Amino acid sequence: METQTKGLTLNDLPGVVTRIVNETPIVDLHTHLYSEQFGEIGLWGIDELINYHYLIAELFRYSSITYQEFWSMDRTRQADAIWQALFLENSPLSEATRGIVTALQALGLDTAKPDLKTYRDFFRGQNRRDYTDKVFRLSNVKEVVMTNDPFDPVERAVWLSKPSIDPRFKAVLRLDPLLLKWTETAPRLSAWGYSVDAQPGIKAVGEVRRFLEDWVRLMRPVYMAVSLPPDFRYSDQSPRSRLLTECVLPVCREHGLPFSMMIGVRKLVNRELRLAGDSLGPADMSVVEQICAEFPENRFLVSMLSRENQHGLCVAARKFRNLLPFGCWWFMNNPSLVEEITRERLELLGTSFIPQHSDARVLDQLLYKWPHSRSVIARVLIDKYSDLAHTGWWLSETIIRRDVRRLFADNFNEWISQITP
Ligand code: RAT
Ligand code: ZN
Repeated sequence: METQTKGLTLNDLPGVVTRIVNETPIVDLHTHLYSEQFGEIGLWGIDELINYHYLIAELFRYSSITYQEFWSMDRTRQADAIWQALFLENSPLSEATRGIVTALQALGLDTAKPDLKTYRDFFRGQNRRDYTDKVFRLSNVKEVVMTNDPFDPVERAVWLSKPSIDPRFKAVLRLDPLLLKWTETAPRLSAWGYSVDAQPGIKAVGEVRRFLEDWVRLMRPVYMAVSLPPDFRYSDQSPRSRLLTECVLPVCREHGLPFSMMIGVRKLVNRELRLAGDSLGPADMSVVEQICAEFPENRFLVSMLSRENQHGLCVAARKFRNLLPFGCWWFMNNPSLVEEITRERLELLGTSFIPQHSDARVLDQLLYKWPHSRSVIARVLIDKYSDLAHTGWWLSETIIRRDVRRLFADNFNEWISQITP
């Protein structure tokens, strides 16, 4: 029951909303971060920050270095080249470069006198465990969801050793190799004792389900996930369609797990750029609508990579209660687009969506991705609450806190803990 009697005035709103948005702990539902039990694949520190693939793509816009020269350098020399081109010879105005400056500032480092050596010395003085606590505290992130690939040899070995994982890091069963590269994946499954063939027949369906069950038991994931191309379809006779509809979705249903589809990536349009070489394309929204309609007992988390799909995704979510739009993914994670997308989602869906995930690949990125997103989300919320306040509607801190908690944590937590939609 609301006990506060005095409502907020229009003048109060900017300060109160900004404070609440900053104070509300985040559950970050899609990252590429790993707890320390995963060893070296958990990236952190200045050289990893600078070598982020978003910055590698930008380096080649300025530098005349060849791809081969760049890839033959060690990580430190690569970071030197990026630092020189993107931070010293040019201003760090892009979102990815600006982010590094924000992170350095959050750590109390001097950004007025940029000096890579001083920054490296600072990071050398940190120990990973304490530093992880510090990053969680400074970014006010409560939990992060990893991206766990059972086909990755390093990860697989860690999972098979049944580690006790830092509870702030949640697992996700990511299935790209299964759903996108069946011809290469089938022999690996066979080698691990699952009897499957090149064309997944009835027996293979049972065996892939057994594989998924085994990994659900091992990882205890909060959802299963895949990233998909713009031309994704699921109702043909391809291995992907069968594996998705006859294996993945039924196992998700059985275990009450949502299925996350990140749609719109065109892989390796420039192979020379490796991880930085992917692009995007608009997808057909009717496929998302169809899958939600055909599988009402599955819950879908969906993020789309192209701007053209953002509005359609909101409309689809209005039609299907088993669809939860999330995040401004990758090329959408720029303030101008986060603002546009958050506005359109609030206008079409109220607070029934998840505004952002970080997609952080380097722990320290939490120190900029979240502050940047928080400030845009706060700006949009201030506008929306002001519109409401103009009508005379009564607003309080408690109400705003409830709404922001939904956006930053509760919608996700409720989505992963439901049994049926
Ligand atoms: O944003 C990214 O870092 C991309 O490289 C992808 O990892 C993407 O987010 C994905 O999860 O496939
Ligand atoms: Zn990602």
